[in-house]
Formats: sequence, structure tokens, C-alpha cells
Amino acid sequence: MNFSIPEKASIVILTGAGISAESGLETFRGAGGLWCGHRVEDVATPEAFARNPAMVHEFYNMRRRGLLKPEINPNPAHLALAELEQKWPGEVLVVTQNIDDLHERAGTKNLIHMHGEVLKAFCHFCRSNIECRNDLSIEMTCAKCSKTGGIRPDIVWFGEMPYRMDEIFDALANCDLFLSIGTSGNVYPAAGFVSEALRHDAFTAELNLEPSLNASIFHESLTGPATETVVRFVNNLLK
Ligand code: BJW
Repeated sequence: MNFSIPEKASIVILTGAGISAESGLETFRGAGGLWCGHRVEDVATPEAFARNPAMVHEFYNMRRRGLLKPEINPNPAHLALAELEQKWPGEVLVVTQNIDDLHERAGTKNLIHMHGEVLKAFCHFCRSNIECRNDLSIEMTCAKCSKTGGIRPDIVWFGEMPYRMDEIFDALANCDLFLSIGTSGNVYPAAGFVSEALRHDAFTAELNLEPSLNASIFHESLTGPATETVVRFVNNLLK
């Protein structure tokens, strides 16, 4: 790393689907990805849910079932980030675009799920939250308001506001190091975080299997699987 990091540097880490790929969860884009052959607008928009809730429920039911398979576990990259949080003398915040719970299972505590969580749902009518490990359906009735048909997965779809943006922008404005791991840089506002961190003079590094759309604006780019690059990067920081 061509950067001498202050002893108690604040670190913000953005993660995307690539960090969970080696745990066995598919990414979105590219050959064989979750959206290969599907139009994004058919599954990840509020309009799609209004048009065909059963199909959208099935997409997330399938992913929830997949996540809960016993063979799906945090990989060394998730574990390295949890270790970094535990051992680093400064603030470490992980902002994930992922809806899986692999960061939590690895032990990360200071975590924001900006695009929601597949193991949660809420009622569209009364906004009450529900933990869910089983399939959702349009026939479900909300235990709080007793209305039927309003339960939806707690996912941020296109056109909706991602969660906890104020906290994220505050952290970006105050960080010394910004890391972006396993995300293609296609989706905003997350794809703009690097520019925000740069605007506040942070050092920025991308760790990805292949360079993302934004790769050229990072100070440093490490290419390779997350289980190698993240572990190496964290070990260097903790040295
Ligand atoms: C590995 C690896 C390995 C593989 N190791 N790496 C025009 C301009 C600008 C913006 C817009 C625009 N028109 C519309 C917008 C806004 C829109 C948007 O960005 N659209 C773009 C498509 C243009 N954004 C929104 O609507 C968002 N809301 C919003 O903007 O509100 C207004 C607002 C503005 C400003 C501030 C605040 C608010 C909401 C976006 C919601 C995204 N939701 C989804 C689906 C739901 C979750 C789910 O189903 O899981 O979230 S979309 C999907 O993409 C998912 C992901 O979180 C997200 C990002 O994908 P990610 O993680 O980057 O995955 P991939 O597959 O793209 O890439 C994988 C990467 O991993 C690749 O780079 C590989 O190389 C790498 N990789 N294996 C390391 N082993």
C-alpha cells in the first residue's frame, strides 16, 4: 500500500456481491449471475412487486433458502474484516450492499445493510418489521395490523432510498481510508462513495476479481479473489 495510514485511522469498507461469491452465493451481473436472463426491472423494483408479487417473492424465497443452506458460510474475506474491526485501534464501519448475513456471522458488529436484508420483511401497510427464515407469500397476514397481502421482503429496490444514508455520508466525510470490495460500481449511490471519500481526502483502494467501472479513480487497485486480496490487505494493515 502506497499510503502511510494514521495509527487510529477511520476506515469505511463498502462490500458487494463479490465478497460472498466464494461462499457460494451468486453475484448479479455477468454470465451465470443472478440476473443472467432476467430483466432487473422484472425482479428488483417496486413496480415489479406490484405487478407480479408472487414472482418477486419466489426470487427472494429462493435466495433466502440458498443462504440458509448449511454449506453457505462466511469465507476468509468476511472473517478478515471482522478481525480488522476487532483489532484496529480506530473506527471501522462496514457498509454492505449485500442482503445476506455473512458479515454478521463472521463477527462484524459495526455494519450497515444499505440495501436491506433477506432475512427480514416488513408490512407495506403498517411498516412493522418481521424476522423471516421461511418463505414469504402474498397470502400472508400481518400480525400487527391484520391486513393481508402487504408483507414484502426488506429489500431496497431500484428507485427506493437505501438505508442509513446520513450515517454513511457522515462516515465517508470523516474516514482516512475507504475500501471497496467485490462490487461492480454499477449501482448508485454506492458507486459514488469513492468520489465522496476522495473529496474528503481519504486514501481509496479497490479489491476486486476484475477492475470495476470506477477502478481508475481509486488510488490503488488490487485484483484477485476476495479471499486472497482482503486477507492480504487486512494482514498488512494489522502488521
Ligand atoms: C469478486 C469475486 C471474488 C466476483 N472476489 N470480487 C442514472 C444515474 C445514476 C443513478 C441512477 C440513474 N438511474 C437510476 C439511478 C439510481 C439507481 C441506479 O443506480 N441505477 C443504475 C442501474 C444506473 N439506484 C437506485 O435506485 C438506488 N436508490 C437511489 O438512488 O435512491 C436515491 C438516492 C440518491 C442519492 C442518495 C441517496 C438516495 C437503489 C438501488 C437498489 C439496488 N438494489 C439491488 C437489488 C436489491 C438487493 C438484492 O436483490 O440483493 O442491490 S440492485 C443489485 O446491485 C443489488 C446489489 O446490492 C447492487 C450492486 O451489485 P454488486 O454488489 O456490485 O454486484 P455485481 O454482480 O454487479 O458485481 C459483483 C462484483 O464482484 C464484480 O465487480 C465482480 O468482478 C466481483 N467479484 N467474484 C472479489 N471472488
